[in-house]
Amino acid sequence: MTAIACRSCGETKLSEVLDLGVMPLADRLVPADERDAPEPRYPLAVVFCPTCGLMQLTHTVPAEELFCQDYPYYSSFSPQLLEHAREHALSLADGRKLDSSSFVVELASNDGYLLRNFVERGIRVLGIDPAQGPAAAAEQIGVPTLCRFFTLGAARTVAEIHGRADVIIANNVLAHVADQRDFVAAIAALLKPDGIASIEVPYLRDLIEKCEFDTIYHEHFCYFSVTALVHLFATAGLHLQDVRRVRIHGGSLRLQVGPEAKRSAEVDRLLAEEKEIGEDGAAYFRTFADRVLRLREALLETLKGLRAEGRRIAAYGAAAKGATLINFVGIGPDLLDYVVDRNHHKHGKYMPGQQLPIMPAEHLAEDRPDYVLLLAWNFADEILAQQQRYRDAGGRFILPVPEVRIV
Ligand code: DWN
Repeated sequence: MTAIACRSCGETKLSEVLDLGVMPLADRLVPADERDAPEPRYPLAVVFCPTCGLMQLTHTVPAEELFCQDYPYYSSFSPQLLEHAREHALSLADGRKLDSSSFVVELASNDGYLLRNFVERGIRVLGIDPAQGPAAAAEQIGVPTLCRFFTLGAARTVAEIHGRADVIIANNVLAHVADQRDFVAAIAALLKPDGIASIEVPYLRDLIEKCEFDTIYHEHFCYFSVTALVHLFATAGLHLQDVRRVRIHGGSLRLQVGPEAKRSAEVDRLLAEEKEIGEDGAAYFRTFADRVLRLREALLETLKGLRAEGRRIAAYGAAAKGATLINFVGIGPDLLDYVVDRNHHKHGKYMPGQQLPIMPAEHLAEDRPDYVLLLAWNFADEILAQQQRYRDAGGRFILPVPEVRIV
């Protein structure tokens, strides 16, 4: 049992699921001149709430430490994500018949990668994101952005100044919020009575069933099942009106939430499936920790074996999940030479906890290591196609999740 109270329902008797130990912050890339300085490390463990079904971190790192200074994540470096976001925006614009009289707000709007699609259609938008770099990048492409955290107070201020929203979009942000009830109350406060929120979150079932343990890091306070989401939204008088599974980020849910009390058959179907597989109970998680430990051993054995044969290994994707993976498995300069990434904001820095330099993706074709560990496995199709030249020259990729395999 743990001492915290459930971030959604307040239950205090929570069951331990997995303890990854004391870890550095996944997106706190280390500047070259700070390599010898100690990095902040915090406990990284997840527990399960038997009352509402929410899986969540036991420890809370202050949001200001996670998301403000030099937050390195820019959504626009992934063509697949840009296409996914465009499809999401256009389906909302058409489905909700949005026009110049409409108002669309995006929470965690990053560099404007999604709202730009509404701006192109003359639809009034407002981005809200606390990370200074991405917020500034959004403004540069004509997406007005409030650089602040979204809270109930912020929602009331936005509603007073800009009016309430027809649509609120919140992709990959709900999991990043320590105070879940305040955040969903803020959504309710900003929505028009007939408005909807379109929210994407990684799906707990994909995480557990595909052993995606590396998507557990300090930015992700919560890990959602449909069961837990229904309970959470109810705390703010909101209803989960519809849901569908989408492939992005290793498997996610796209939710439609609103004040109107209606529910699609798909919501009921997924709720029934979760009950059938026992996802609403602690037993569902019992084998997960064992599978993670087995995956760690298999990956270490593969990398050590290749190094023993004199092979050179690099990695692709200075991803937050990559930081969890290399630090939990123990993958450092003795096994990997460097990490490459297309996001130039990350170049010249080092991966958290392991002193691995981050270099431009082009370095792979120039340096031609024998193997590349794909830390951004959620974009495997895109990256393997992009790196065909390296593969045609004999280079091989090691995919670590859901099981270790070489392609
Ligand atoms: O929740 C979050 C998810 C959605 O995105 C955020 N907290 C932070 C971030 O997590 P992540 O860093 O694990 O996400 P990605 O998008 O899987 O990271 C991919 C990394 O790979 C990025 O640094 C960009 C890079 N990349 C690349 O170098 N070449 C990505 C693609 C597609 C590429 O072709």
